[in-house]
Amino acid sequence: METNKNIEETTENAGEDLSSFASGIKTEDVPAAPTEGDAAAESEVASDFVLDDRIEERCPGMFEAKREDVQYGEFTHDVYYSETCGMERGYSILLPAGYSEEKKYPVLYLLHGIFGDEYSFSGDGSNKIKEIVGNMAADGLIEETIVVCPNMFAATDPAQKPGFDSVSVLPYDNFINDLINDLMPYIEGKYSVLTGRENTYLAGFSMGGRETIFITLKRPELFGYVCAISAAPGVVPGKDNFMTHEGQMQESEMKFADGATEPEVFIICCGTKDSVVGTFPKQYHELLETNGAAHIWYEINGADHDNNAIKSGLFNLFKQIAYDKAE
Ligand code: FER
Repeated sequence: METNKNIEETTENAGEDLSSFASGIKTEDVPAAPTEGDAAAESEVASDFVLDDRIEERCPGMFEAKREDVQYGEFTHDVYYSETCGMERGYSILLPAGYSEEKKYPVLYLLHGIFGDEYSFSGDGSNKIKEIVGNMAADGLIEETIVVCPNMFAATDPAQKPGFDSVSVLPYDNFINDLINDLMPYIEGKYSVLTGRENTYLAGFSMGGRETIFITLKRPELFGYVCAISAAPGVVPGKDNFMTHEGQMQESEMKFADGATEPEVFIICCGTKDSVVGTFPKQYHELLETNGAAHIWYEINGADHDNNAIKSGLFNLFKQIAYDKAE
């Protein structure tokens, strides 16, 4: 899967491996070598990390590496009943090691890409989610945090399948209802979680990034800290190699409602070599800027539609959370 053209061909061949859409193109299981003079290069030295509000293009090695002295959480899987979909649906959940009902934890809802499901992130160790969350908590930068990975394809017909056409993507746009009316109340009832926007985070990759933007603009009062990584087209009308997008909203509507509570942090990011969504994330940034919606935009030099972008987005989201809460 190297080019858009190849991807287009794969979608016509049911049974082909579509997993790189769901959770990013796999990356080497070693931290990316920083280029000379790169700010990230200096932060590779473990003791050097400084908590400021600057974006670091690459997740520093000290946060993605497994450490001997840190206990990491493990993903487990369970189901909830979705009124929105009229059926039971699965989710994966990463509880911190030593999770206890005596404590309360903030929650990150993390949304996968197209053709994915609740196993897309939990099944790919090279996204380093467990390590990034565990290390940053172990270093006292963030609170121990629960990560919930839902199935974002919120279809009401169990036989419906995702695809690159306007009907087949509708269940993804319906996820806002499942998340807010079914999954979040379920998670808040079942686990020992801190509630409220300060303690509720939203992030997503690609199709999950698109829905992250949509949900954030529609319900900004619910999520204090947000990151849309390599967001897929379709928030606004447009056309790419895969399909024509009607748009979830018009360009002029890509903003927060007047007087709305806005997220403390709203990151939009993408790799400069993204072979799947190209410059659509940059277009979102430009529209948000034009329309006066505050956000942070950055590009990950050299990253494709891959785990380097995912690790970067998650690290920077948590770094911004750490900085904000330390203030
Ligand atoms: C599209 C291009 C990319 C699109 C979705 C994607 C629905 C999603 C890619 C991914 O999730 O990896 O035109 O339309």
